[in-house]
Amino acid sequence: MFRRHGIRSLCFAALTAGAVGFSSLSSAEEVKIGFLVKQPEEPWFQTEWAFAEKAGKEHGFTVLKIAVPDGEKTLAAIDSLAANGAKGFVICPPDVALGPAIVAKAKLNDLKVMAVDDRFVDAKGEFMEEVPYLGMAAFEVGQKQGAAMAEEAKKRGWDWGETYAVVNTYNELDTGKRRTDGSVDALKKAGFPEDHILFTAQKTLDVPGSMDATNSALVKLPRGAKNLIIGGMNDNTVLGGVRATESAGFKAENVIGIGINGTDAIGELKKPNSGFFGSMLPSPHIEGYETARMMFEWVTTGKEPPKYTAMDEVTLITRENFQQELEKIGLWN
Ligand code: FCA
Repeated sequence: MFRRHGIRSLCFAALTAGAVGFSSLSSAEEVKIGFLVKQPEEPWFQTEWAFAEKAGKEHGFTVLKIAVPDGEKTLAAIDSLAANGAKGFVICPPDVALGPAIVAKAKLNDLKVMAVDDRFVDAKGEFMEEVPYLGMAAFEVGQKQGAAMAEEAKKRGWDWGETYAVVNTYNELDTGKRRTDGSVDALKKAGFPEDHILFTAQKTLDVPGSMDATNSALVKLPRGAKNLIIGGMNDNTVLGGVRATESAGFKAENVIGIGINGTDAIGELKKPNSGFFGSMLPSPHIEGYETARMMFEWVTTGKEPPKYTAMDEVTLITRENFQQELEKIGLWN
């Protein structure tokens, strides 16, 4: 009797100890990191989130996804991350000038911070090189975009004399300025006449913003403008531009718009035809996965991510190959 009772209590004790041991172990091991993005409506950022979560599943950490469309929400999100037990976060800020405020808030809450896509700048407008950053090799990617535009124009047999380029710019953002500078550089190298390039500044970084910008450039075109190249720092900035050319009466065969991101152009490329010819697809899946993994490693082992990682691989996706290319990297659904 005693023995039986003893054995039962022992078993119970062992089970309880096991359960307690297990639960304390799992809670001690649960690492949370934040992933904050400025424009959650862009499939680009949704892709980064999805792959950050994939990294979390594979490496055993939780990703807290938060939309931070403005400065106030950004600072509040950092407090709430800390309150929820996160140890660090990856962020694409709504405004790069928030860099010093983000870093101060992170320090106050004892959180590690890494920037993705848009690099923090300090009060003087200089990069905050002390904050680890992973992003696009913007000028080079822009050059590839410009070269692809020129190549397609040549394929169509366009005469430069009656071809104009409208470049939607967003120079407030370094990665934006470098991309459009790069594409203009490549256009010029391909022989495109400099005085046929119209720059037009976007007030906002979205489709309506680029539509307005392109509209205000189109009215300045001379009568002889038959063909148009539409540029901009990402898919939305080119999509809006292409929409403006349609309302102004330009046909798809007279317009070549090539974006950057790829992810945000899928719906457009599914349409049989439009002036939106294609997009330069970098690696949002790797960016999301790697930044989350690096942050996890940083908070668990102390290994800080490199201060600067540039992603320069891009593939031109068009109606011909977009499904294939997106399938290859698991972005087709
Ligand atoms: C910036 C743009 C995004 C994407 C990213 C890589 O944050 O706003 O659309 O191009 O860089």
